Amino acid sequence: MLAPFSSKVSGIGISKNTFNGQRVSQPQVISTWNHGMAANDKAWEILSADGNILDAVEEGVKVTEVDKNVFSVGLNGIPDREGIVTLDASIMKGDGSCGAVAFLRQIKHPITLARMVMEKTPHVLLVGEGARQFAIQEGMQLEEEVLSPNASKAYENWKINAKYKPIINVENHDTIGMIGIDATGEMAGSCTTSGLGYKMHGRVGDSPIIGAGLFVDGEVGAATATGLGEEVIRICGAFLIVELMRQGRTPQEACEEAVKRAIAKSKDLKNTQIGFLAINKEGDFGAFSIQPGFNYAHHHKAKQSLVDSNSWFK
Ligand code: SD4
Repeated sequence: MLAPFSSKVSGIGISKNTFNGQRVSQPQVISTWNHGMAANDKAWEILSADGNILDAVEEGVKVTEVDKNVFSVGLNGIPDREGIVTLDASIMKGDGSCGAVAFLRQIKHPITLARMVMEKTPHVLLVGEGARQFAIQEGMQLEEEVLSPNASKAYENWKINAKYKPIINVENHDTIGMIGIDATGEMAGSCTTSGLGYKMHGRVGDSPIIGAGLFVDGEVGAATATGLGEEVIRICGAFLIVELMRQGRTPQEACEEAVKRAIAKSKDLKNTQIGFLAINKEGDFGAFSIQPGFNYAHHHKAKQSLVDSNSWFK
């Protein structure tokens, strides 16, 4: 007869179970911002049907990529200063496989293209026209290059002064980063964005940079970032957090330390927002940001909650 489940719970979000001596994880996903709720719901559909975490993090953020009310992810996003929407995305598995696209135009689901880069090419990152050509080659359709009504209105307003000045926590939505673990203990993460509004044409943020906006190591855990990408890249944010967890920090401690590093390097702290999310392979998770206002969605068992992150400034 099979031995029964035994369960041990300690700290936030821990979910360690053993079944017949083998580790069985309780699946969970965590995503940045309140748009993470809808993304997590989709991911959960997959995880609760014993799907794998890679499918869950791809399908989850695809919901955000086509959400008409989200202006910082997908083709509905705010354009660059030339009025063109360019997209960045990355995806990574616990075994180190990863793929990313950057400065991509006209593709509805950059995250799916990032996964194709991972699975179908010998490369990690494709950008611009090369990425678009690869999408066409893989049978993806090019979307018409028309700004969404909201993005168009915002762009027309912006042109009056035409200043580049990222606003922190603007309307409380931002890049989506999703990290999680499935019932077999596999980990993966995804990150997708239209980047900062009114950026220079050609600017690429942290989201498609493996180790900056996203990093996953199945031996340790996963981390993702949102906020001012330049500041995240400077400290290799997601990689730093995973390395700190490898050295024994909890996900919460690791996120806090990464924020401190970013603060130490920041030249305009008052106007800088960065938010980090992390989860370790045991299922502990944590989050921290520079400014208040960052929140995240956590789906665990049948329950989903939207949580306000702690922050350096109160
Ligand atoms: C970037 N981190 O492109 C992304 C976008 C974001 O606030 O999170 N915006 O820098």
